[in-house]
Order: sequence, then structure tokens, then C-alpha cells
Amino acid sequence: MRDAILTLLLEAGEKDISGEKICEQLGVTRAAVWKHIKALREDGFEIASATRRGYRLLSMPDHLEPALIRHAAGTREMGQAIQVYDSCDSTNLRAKEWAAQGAPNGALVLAETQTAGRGRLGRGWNSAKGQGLFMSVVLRPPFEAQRAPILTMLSAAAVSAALEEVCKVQAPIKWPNDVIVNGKKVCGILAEMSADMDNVQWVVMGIGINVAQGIEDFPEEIRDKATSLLIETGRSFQRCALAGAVMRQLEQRYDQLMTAGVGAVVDYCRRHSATLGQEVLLVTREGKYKARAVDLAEDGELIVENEQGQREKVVSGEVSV
Ligand code: BT5
Repeated sequence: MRDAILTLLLEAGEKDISGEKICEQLGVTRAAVWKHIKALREDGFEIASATRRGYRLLSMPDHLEPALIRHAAGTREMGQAIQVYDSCDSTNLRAKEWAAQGAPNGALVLAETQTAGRGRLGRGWNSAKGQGLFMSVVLRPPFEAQRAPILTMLSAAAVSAALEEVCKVQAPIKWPNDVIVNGKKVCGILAEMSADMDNVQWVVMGIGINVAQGIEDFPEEIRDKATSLLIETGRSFQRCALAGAVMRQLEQRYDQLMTAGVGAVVDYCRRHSATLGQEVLLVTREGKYKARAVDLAEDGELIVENEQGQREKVVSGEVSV
């Protein structure tokens, strides 16, 4: 009900919506509407009310609210089915559980904080309460498992484009899964998948974006490489608006991938790369070696040139500049 009332207030925008209209549309009593408006106000929503004219939303707190995210996204699928946790172990774990129970394509799990936020290869993800976007989206692409890595790049491209749009910053992609602002990591992505012999059943795309942390909010050992949007721009951003923008970008790019193939994603990542042209240290299963990142292949693999001048493709692995 809270969600439905918020949605009506958001749709009314700058206009008032009468209590009567809310009652009619939602089939509830005046008293019930009043109770929810009161609860929303207690949670920091500023709602004007005038007899006969009705209610109007003036300002919102920076809570993770499904109605705000859905409204900001304006999407068909991505970020429409939403679960929000105040605290959970890891949104990836919650999303995997939901996916196994049949969550639809685009289902989104968010948390104010995570007690066991995860990076790749068993590493952790620092999840300062209320200061970041910790979210995982369920994707159900109709293709085979070996094509799944493109979805990590697609998500990185969606975050990069959303940050450029909302925060007006340059946000290049460090292949394959980091988004960088002014040389430091503002976002990391962790993809996990379930597939059978033929097809992907689901991919859970975990996205962590640092929004409002100060440098002292990061543990000392990552202060030289981590940053937040607040640190880099000096500005605060509504996390729901940002989550909505990421969902919108994700949907556009996902639809394009399904209809026209990988070209646009790879092209975006090529044009917004923090890796190409750099000397990189590749950390692969076979060991560590230095090379120069020269291009992205047509299907998104990184092309590197080693010290002997030989070129090769890297499918996955880690790159440190
Ligand atoms: C990643 O791993 O970058 C993937 C991070 C994915 C996080 C999201 S949050 C929502 C969802 N739920 C989860 O449990 N995870 C996903 P990797 O490339 O392995 O980078 C991890 C490394 O980044 C750590 O070892 C630290 O050095 C550093 N790090 C940890 N927390 C960070 C933060 N908040 N910002 C920047 N760097 C961080």
C-alpha cells in the first residue's frame, strides 16, 4: 500500500492528488491513506497537504524505496520487481535464491548494507550502510553460457553511462568489471551464473557503486584505490534516482544486445576504456605477466601484446594498471 501511494504521488508530480482519488484508485479508506501518509512523513518524506486540494510530494529522503526506483527507471522489466533489505549477507546471494525460485528477467535486490558483500575470487566488498548502492539484478538471457561474459561488460557500460548522465562525470571502464572515476574504483561488478548444457538459466549481476562515502569510510587498505561519487564531485546523489538510471541504461543495452548483437556494447566499452593503451599486469590462472592492452576483440575479449610483440586474446582474468 505504501508503495502504491508513493507511486501515485510520484505520478502526480508537481500537481496535488486528492485523498479521494487515492482512496478510489486503491480501494482503501481515507483513514488508511492518512495512516500511510503519516508513516511516510515519519520516514522523512515531505508531503504537503491542503484541505480539498489533496497531497503533494515535496521532497524525499535517501531511502531505498521500490516505488522511487521503479519511477526513476521507467523501464519495462529491469528494476520493476524489487526486493529491498535493510541489511543482508549479500544481495547476490539473495538474488540467486530469488532466481532459483523463478524471479523474472530484470528482478532487482538492493540492500542498505551487506554483512558479507562479495567481490570476485573470494574477495570482499565494503558496504558502508546507506552510503552506496549494493544491488543485484537477475538476467535471463536466451543464450548459451559461453556468451555470458558480454553481460558483465554490458552492465559496466550501463553503469558508466548512468554515471555520466546523472553525475556528469567521466566514468571509464577498467576491463572487464570496474568503473573508474579520476583513476579510482567507484564501482565493481560480480556476475554469477547458473547454466545447463544448452543455455543460461539465470545470471545474477551484482553491482556495487560507492555514492556517499567519505575517504575515512573506506578501510585503510583500499583508500588508495577506492573512491565515491561524493569524493569525486563534492555532490550528493539520490541513490534511487541513480539505481533507476542504471536500470534504464541496462534495459536499453540489453534490448539492443538481443536484437542487434554485441557490437554496440563492445563499441561503448572501447570508446570508454580505462585499460586500452595501458601497460597492464595480467593475473590469470597460468600466472602473472606484463603486457600492453591494445584493443577489444569483436566479442569483447581483451587483446594484449606481450613483451615479445605477440598478440593474444584474454577471455577473463584480472588486469591491474
Ligand atoms: C568486484 O570484485 O569489484 C565486484 C564487487 C561487486 C560488489 C557488489 S555489491 C552488490 C553485490 N552483492 C555482493 O555481495 N557483491 C555485489 P573485485 O574485482 O574482486 O574487487 C574487490 C576488491 O575491491 C577488494 O579486494 C578490495 O580491494 C576492493 N574493494 C572492496 N570494497 C570496495 C569498495 N566499496 N569500493 C572500491 N573498492 C573496494
